[in-house]
Amino acid sequence: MKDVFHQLAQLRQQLQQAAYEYFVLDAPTLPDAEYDRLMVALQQLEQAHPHLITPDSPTQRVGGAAQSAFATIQHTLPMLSLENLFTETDCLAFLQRLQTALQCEQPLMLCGELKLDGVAVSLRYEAGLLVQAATRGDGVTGEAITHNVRTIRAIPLRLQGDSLPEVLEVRGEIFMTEAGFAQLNAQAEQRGEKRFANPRNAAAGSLRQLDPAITARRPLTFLCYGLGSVQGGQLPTSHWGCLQQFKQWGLPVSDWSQRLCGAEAVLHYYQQISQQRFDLGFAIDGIVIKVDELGLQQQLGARARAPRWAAAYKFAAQEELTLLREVTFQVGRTGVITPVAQLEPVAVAGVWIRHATLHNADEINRLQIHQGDTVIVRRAGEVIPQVVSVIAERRPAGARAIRYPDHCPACHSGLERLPGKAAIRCCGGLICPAQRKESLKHFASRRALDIEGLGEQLIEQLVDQQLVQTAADLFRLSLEQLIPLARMGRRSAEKLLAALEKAKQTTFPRFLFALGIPLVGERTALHLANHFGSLAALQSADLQQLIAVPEVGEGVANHLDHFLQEPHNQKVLAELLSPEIGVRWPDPLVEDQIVDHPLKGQRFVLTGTLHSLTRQQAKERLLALGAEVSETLSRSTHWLVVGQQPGSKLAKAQRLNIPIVDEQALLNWFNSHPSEGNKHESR
Ligand code: 5U1
Repeated sequence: MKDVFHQLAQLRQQLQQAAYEYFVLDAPTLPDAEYDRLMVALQQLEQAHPHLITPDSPTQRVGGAAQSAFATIQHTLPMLSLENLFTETDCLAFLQRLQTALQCEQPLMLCGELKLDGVAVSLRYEAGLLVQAATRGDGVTGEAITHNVRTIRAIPLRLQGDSLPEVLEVRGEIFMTEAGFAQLNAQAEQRGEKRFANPRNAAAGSLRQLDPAITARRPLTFLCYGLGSVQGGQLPTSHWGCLQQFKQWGLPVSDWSQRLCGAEAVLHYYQQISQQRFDLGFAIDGIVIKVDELGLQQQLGARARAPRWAAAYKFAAQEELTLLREVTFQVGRTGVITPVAQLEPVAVAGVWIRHATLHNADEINRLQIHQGDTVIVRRAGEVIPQVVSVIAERRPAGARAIRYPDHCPACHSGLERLPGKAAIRCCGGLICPAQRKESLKHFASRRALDIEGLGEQLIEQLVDQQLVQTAADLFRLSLEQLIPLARMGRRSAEKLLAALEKAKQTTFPRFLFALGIPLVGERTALHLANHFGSLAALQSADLQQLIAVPEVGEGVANHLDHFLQEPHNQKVLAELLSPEIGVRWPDPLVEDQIVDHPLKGQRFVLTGTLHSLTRQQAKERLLALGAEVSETLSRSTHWLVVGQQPGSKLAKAQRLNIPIVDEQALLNWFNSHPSEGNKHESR
C-alpha cells in the first residue's frame, strides 16, 4: 500500500508540474505522448484504488489553472474535454459502447472532424453580436480574452442572417497555420527574440497578450465545432445540421468534417486524414468522432470531464523523450557540416529513431545541448527526425556541452562560415573524401574539363576501389588499372586515357569552374579569368581585390579566399599544373584587352546548329570578348546568330528588325579579333 501511495503521489506531482509548465508558463517540457501515458497510468491506479482519489488529483479536472492576468468567467455550460482513443481496438470498443448504450443494432450516424491542435475557446454572441470570448481554463471557469479574440479576422464580430438565437455560445479552436508560425518565428529570430516551440504554444502565447495590438499582428485563425448554451432560438436537431447552420451565420467550419455511418466509415476517415494531415497546413493530432443526433447525445450524457457521445481518436505520437548519446558531425557531398544527434533508440509514430538532425551551429546554440541530455525528438511524416528541445532539468551533473569541431572531421581541412549564413563548410573541396565523388563528377563534367567517357558510374568505381582520391589522380590512371573495371575493356580504357590527355588542354575559365568552389559558376569563373589572367594572380589576390571583380560579392570572395588558401587544395592545384600532369590553357584576354573589343557589351542570341564549333563554345568565345549571350530574344538583343534548322527565334528577330548573322560572320569576327583561342599558351 505504501508503494501505491508513493506511485500516486509521484504521478500526480509529474502531471501537475507538466500542466503548470504547459498552461501557466507556456513552456511545455513533456511531449504530449508522455503526458498521456502518465495520465492513463494515474487513471488506472485510481480505478484500482478508488478510495485513494483526492479532489486535487489531475484526473479530477479538465484543464490547467486559469491565469490571473485576465478576468475569470464562469462557463454557462462546462467546456468538456474528450476521451482519448489510441488504437483501433480502443476506437471499435468506443463505438460498440455507443451502440450498446443506445441499444441500437443499425450502424450509428456519426460525425468525423479534425482534432485541431490549438487553444479551445467559447464565443458568446448576444443578438448576433460577439460579446465575450473565453478560454477553457479548468472547464468550469476560464479567462476572458474578448479583446484579443476580436482581433482575429476569421471570427465574425456580428453573425449574418436571420433567425439568430438571443444567446448563442459556439465552441471551437483558435490556432496558427504552419506558414504563419514559420513567419512569426523568422521575425522573432530577426529581432533576436525567443522562438516559439510549436504553433500551439505560439497561439496560446498570442492570446495571452495584455496588448490586443500584439495579438492582432499574430497569424491566428479559428474553426468552430460545437455548441455551448443556446437561448431564444431554434437549432437543427443534428450536429451536422448545426455545423451547416454555423456556416450560414458566417462562422468558419472545417471543410474536412464528414458524416460517417458506422465503424467502417470511421476507420476509413481516420486513414484518410492520417494520410493528408501533413498537407493541411496546420497541426492536428487526431480525429474527433461524435454521435450526430443531438437527442442521442443528450441520452448518452457526460462523465465528469468528457461527454460519452464523443471521443478523440489520436494519431500515434510524433514526439517522444529519449537520451542523447553523443553528437557526430557529418560532412555532406557539398562540404556542409551537419551535426547529427545519436540517440538512445526510441519508437516515434511506430518507427525506431536512432538519429536526429541538429541542423547547424545556430540550432546547437539554441538548444544548449549537452552529452547525456534528455531530449524531445519529433518525427512528422516524411520529415527527418528532429530534436525539438532539451529538458535541462534532467541533465546529468558535469555533462559536457556539445561544441562544433574546428576542422573538417573527414579531411582535417579548415572550416568556413560566411557572415549571415547558417552553414559551416569544409574548405578542402579538392581532397575531402566526403566530397570526393561529387567534386570529381563536377570536375569531369561537360562544362568543366569535359572528360569524355568519365561518367558518374565510373567515378563511383574509381573512388570505391581507391584508384582516385583527388582530381590529379585521374591523370595518373593507367591502362592496367582501368581495364579490369566493370563495363570497361581495353578499347574503352584507351579512349578514356585519350580523353584525359585531351582534357589537359583547357581554358582558364573552365579550369576555375571545374574546381567546384562554392558559388563559382561559369559566369563568375569567366569574370575571374578575365580579371586576373592567371592562377598565380588570382591566388595572390586579397578579399578587396576579389570583390573588385564584376559580379563577385562578399560571399563568392570569401569562398574563393578560403578555398585557395587551404594548403590541401594548393597541393592538388600544384600537382595538376606540374609538368608531370600538365593541365594547361591559353592566356585569356585580360580585362584591359577586352575594353576596346568591338563586341564588348553586344547582346547575342544563338539559334540552330553550328558546324565548326558548338553553341557552348561560341558562347564562351563571345563571353570572353566581353559580349553578352542570352537564351531569350527581345528588343534589346543586338545580334541573332543563325545556324542550321533555326527555331522560332529567326521569325521573331525578323519581326523585331534585329540584325541576323550566320556562323561564317561570327567566325570572321573571332578571326579578325583574335581571342584566347589563337594566342600562345602559358599560365
Ligand atoms: N473537432 C472537435 N474538436 N473538439 C474538441 N470537436 C471537438 N469537441 C470537443 C473538443 C474538446 O468537445 C466537445 C465534444 C465537448
